[in-house]
Formats: sequence, C-alpha cells, structure tokens
Amino acid sequence: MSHLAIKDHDALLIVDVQNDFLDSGALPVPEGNKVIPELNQWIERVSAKDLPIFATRDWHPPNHTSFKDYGGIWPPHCIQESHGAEFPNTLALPKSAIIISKGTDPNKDAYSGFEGTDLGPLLTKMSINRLYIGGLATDYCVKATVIDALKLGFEVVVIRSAIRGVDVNPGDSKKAIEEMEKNGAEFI
Ligand code: VGL
Ligand code: ZN
Repeated sequence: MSHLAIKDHDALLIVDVQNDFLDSGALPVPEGNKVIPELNQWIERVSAKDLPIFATRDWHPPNHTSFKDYGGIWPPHCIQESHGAEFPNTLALPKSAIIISKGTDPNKDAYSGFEGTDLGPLLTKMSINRLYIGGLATDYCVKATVIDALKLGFEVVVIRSAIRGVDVNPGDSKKAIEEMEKNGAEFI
C-alpha cells in the first residue's frame, strides 16, 4: 500500500474489464486477466468504507465505426448483449456497482467513460472528488478516462497494478502513463 488512504468522497472506477478484452476474447489485452485479482482487492477496500464503485463498459452496436468492416481499426468487440461485452464472473462487482455504458453511438468512438455518458454529472451529484482508476486498456480507455476526469477537476489515482495496455505500437502504454502523469494523475 502507500501513503494514500481511501477517504470520504472517493470512488473506485473500473474501466472496461470485459470478456472481450481478456484472454480468448475478441480483442485480448496482453495480461489483461491480471487486473482482476488486483481490482477485487480494491473492490473490497472501497466497499468496506461504503464508498461507491463504478464500472464502465464498452457497449457497441454491431455496426460500430471502430470496427474494421466499418472503417475502424478494431475487430468487432463488446457488442451489446453479447458474452464478450459481459463483465467476467471472476470480477467481484457488487450489486450496487454503477454501470456506465459507452460507445453506443454507431457513428462515434468513445474511449473515455465520460464521453456521451452521464458519468461526470453523476459523480458531481454524489459529491465524489477523487477517483481510484484501474482497468483496460492503459493506452486507450484508461488513458482517455483518466485525462477527462482530470480535465473535469476530479483528482485521480491510477492503480498501477490494475492496468494493462494493448501496445499496438511498442511503448504506447509507457507513453500513456507519462501522459496521465503530465496531466496530474497520481499513481499508486
Ligand atoms: C478499448 C479499443 C477499442 C478500451 C475499447 O477499452 O481500451 N480499446 N475499444
Ligand atoms: Zn471499443
């Protein structure tokens, strides 16, 4: 652990830990499964203080613009209502977890959990001012979500052991981490 303690007005935000981003999924993130036990520990810690837990999910229509057949760069993944879009059974999300669906507009990609969702206003309404963030993928949705959170004025603590990247180009995750730090994210 570290000097940072979980306190009132904190929340845990889990980004896109979904079957398609795990081993044998449609768009597997290398070592993606390793974030699950790490996040389960954080779910326990945050739940013990009765603080809220949010989970974003990629929730694409079958003709989403990010898919190769529709001009994008990705294989089809996280299609609404499919097994690949589900959270893995091994992720111990409590019933009270607040699910945020994103990337639902066929014509718009949305890497950030704040883009086209009510996540920002919801956090404000719930008086959350600091987010512990982990999930997938470091160089896409985690990065975009962290940077949007910072731009909206939330404090962000990224859980280093609970993120993994796609690294389409070698070094992308390292660069993403530097960019998050430059924008004011702390790492634990
Ligand atoms: C993501 C690629 C495509 C992510 C989502 O969750 O990081 N990456 N769609
Ligand atoms: Zn996607």
